[in-house]
Amino acid sequence: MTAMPQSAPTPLTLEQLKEKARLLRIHSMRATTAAGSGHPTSCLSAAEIMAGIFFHAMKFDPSKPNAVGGDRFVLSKGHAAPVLYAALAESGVFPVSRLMTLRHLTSELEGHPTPRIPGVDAATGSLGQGLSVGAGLAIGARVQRSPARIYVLLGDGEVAEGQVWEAAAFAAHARLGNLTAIVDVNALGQSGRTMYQHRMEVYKAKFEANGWQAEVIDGHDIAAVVAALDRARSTLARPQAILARTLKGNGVSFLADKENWHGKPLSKDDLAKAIAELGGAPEIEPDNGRSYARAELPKPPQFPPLPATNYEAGQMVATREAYGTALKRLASILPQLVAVDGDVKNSTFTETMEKTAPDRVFQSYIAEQNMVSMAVGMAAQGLVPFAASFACFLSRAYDQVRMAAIGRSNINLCGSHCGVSIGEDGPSQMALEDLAMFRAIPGACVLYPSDAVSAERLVETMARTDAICYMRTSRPKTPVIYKNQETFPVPGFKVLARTANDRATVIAAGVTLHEALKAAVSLKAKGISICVVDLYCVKPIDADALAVEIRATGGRLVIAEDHYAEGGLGEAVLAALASAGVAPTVVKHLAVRGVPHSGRPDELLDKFGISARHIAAAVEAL
Ligand SMILES: Cc1ncc(C[n+]2csc(CCOP(=O)(O)OP(=O)(O)O)c2C)c(N)n1
Repeated sequence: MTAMPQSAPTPLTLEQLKEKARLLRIHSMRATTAAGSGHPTSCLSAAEIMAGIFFHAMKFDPSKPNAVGGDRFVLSKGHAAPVLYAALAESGVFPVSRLMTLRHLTSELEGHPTPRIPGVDAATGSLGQGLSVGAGLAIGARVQRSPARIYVLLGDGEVAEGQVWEAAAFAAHARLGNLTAIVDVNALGQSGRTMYQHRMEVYKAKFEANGWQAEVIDGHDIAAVVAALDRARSTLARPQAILARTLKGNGVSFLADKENWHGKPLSKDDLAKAIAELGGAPEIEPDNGRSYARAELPKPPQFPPLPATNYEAGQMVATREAYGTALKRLASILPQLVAVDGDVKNSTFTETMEKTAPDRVFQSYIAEQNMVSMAVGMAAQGLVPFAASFACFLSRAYDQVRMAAIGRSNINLCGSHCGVSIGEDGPSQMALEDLAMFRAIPGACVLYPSDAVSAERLVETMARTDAICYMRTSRPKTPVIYKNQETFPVPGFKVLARTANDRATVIAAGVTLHEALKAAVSLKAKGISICVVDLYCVKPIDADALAVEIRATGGRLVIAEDHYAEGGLGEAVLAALASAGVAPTVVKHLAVRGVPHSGRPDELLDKFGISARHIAAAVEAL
């Protein structure tokens, strides 16, 4: 990839940088007072740090602040958004007048940053995630052969989050010399003092123990900030932490280091006093209402279709295996494809891609939160990330998925080992709530293939889809049921068995689809036919098309799923039918109810009521 030219702007003098810091303080207080809410004191402690980062260290084109090749900044302490917006405005990304629209319904400048704002790459505001996003951006820069550096600003209260240390360990292990973390150690959190307050040596020891270069500075001494940023830039072998000792509310005497000011804007009178103390403020033109929201967020690249798969009908292949094969095949035609693993690559089959594209598979180790947020950073560098773990462990990264959705990120996630069908390992390894979890993510695409052909095709669809995509894969091998040329539109489903007088429509996916097909055979022996539907796309659902199938069997419906009853296939189908204005006449919903147990997969499917025997009985009972 070509890098953006790193044009060197004329460096600002220390006096000019001090003036920038003064303006950042004033803008932050004015904007929050105008909004009637926000976190001005969290901005004030970071004023010199932000001036140093934006007006001394960073090299980026203000007309394209998210370009691959330009330096990037992540505000991990997202509640200090006004100081970021002020820095972007002072950099010329949008006019200073725009700051006064902070938090308005019609303004792109929301209470916490989102990528709709030029210069922002990920939504932040749920503390603890920004360093992982920064690590993903740094990896992305490396893959794109870009010389860009990534700066991440964290709060000291924030670094109590475990994910920060997942990211710190990863960044040092991956030798991310292009990553600089700055911690604004103002010793105050939201409700009181932070754990270590101003014990700077504790933060230094923690970063150093993780393999970082770390130094402590006075975060209000602009010369010290600039010197530290310069030293960071000249360190190439490992990431650098600048631990800046600051005071919350610094610059305004009645705010500095005072408790009970977190998240409170100044009154108009207090604002006037603060501005006077800071030496007065420039007039700001009224904003003309023009939005500076980014017209386009990163989209998946276009690429030619993968050749058809090469399976034999009836061949036994687990969908998780097909996931790995599809990644490997995609990697050969899509240079932007990257994969992240949480030390389960031999279970999820990410290792299949690693065998042919080792430089594009990244080991996040057993740190799923870091894995998901890193994928967000990678996507923001124009890559197509696929992160995979056991589906049950993605639940511990759910907040990271939620934030990815707020950031309209295009990450792809795969959860293997879903349901009771994993068998002997028992309930701690079984995902039985993942469909509910991912269905609740706005705009997400949720896929649940039943055989290798559909799994491979759907992985390709994920890489093309401009949304968060989740694929649920299964542990047991299942027979290939589709022809290699079959296509799997999204939304969509397949009708596998259909006669003119079917007793019911049976909807299933994954292992229960194969149980439904077995039930169809046993019912046929009794003279009963059923319509079997493979709902490989759980979200979105083509409700009108599905309603046609259900009407054709007199509204008699059986749904069988290897998932808890709440939020899975059953509720997805019923919600879709309701949206199409169709009410089934009678529904039998077979799902896992109660905490499962270790056992053989076939025993468990039967014990929890989702085996072929139960499906057949449900049909007969209709
Ligand atoms: C995960 C998470 N937990 C809690 C909060 C609520 N919250 C917002 S700001 C804040 C205090 C942050 O303190 P610090 O990181 O020291 O930043 P400061 O504002 O002091 O610079 C808290 C608890 C949050 N946004 N995210």
